[in-house]
Amino acid sequence: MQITIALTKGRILKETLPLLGLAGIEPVEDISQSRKLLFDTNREGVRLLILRGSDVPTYVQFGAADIGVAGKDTLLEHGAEGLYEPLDLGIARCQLMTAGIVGVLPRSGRIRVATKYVNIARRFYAERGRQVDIIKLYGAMELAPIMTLADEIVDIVDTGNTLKANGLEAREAIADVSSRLIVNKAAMKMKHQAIQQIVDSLRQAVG
Ligand code: PRT
Ligand code: MG
Repeated sequence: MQITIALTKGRILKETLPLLGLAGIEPVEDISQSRKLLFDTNREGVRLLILRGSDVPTYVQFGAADIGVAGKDTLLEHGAEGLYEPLDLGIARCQLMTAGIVGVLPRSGRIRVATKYVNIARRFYAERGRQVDIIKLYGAMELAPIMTLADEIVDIVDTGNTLKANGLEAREAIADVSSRLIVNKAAMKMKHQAIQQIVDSLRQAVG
């Protein structure tokens, strides 16, 4: 039987590999030294797929991967239908927040919000009955208020240094973020034993 695990490249991958190692799963070659995106492991039938974070829920949802590791921010944005989320890995912790220019009071009435998390932002402001125009950006959200593109941004905050360096301050907390293990619902039935074993050993590794 083949088990495919989709991993999020970047900072999440760096923190995921040690956990997988503790769970007894190691890639047979150094992922950071390779341009490949699909890796065999020391475990017969277990392979690792290295993806952009926002593609991980999609691969797992459609069963192209059985298991995945993705940030809660990515899962909230994606919607995560057809997925189980059995385990919080407790890695790559941060917060999703709104932010604006230091000292500038949030305007009443309709505001512009720039973010790459358009679904999360739309839901957050709608739940509070606030009128917003959402502007989709792909990076450097911090620039948007300074350049008067937007009144607020919705972005990831960890230490707060990035906001501070750009004259911004956090306003409201939207969600606590960490990386989660996700599992395709059909695979959880069809390959129950193999998947449950991996979930259990990762749970032990997380401690
Ligand atoms: O490149 P791509 O668009 O795919 O994403 P990315 O470059 O943001 O990926 P990467 O490798 O940075 O990892 C993103 C995932 O890591 C997110 O989905 C979160 O689940 C998680 N994570 C944890 C973070 C942070 N901490 C984090 N600090 N993702 C991003 N940041 C960035 C944030 O965007 C901001 O620019 O770091 C800055 C804020 O950090 P502080 O410490 O200055 O507040
Ligand atoms: Mg990055």
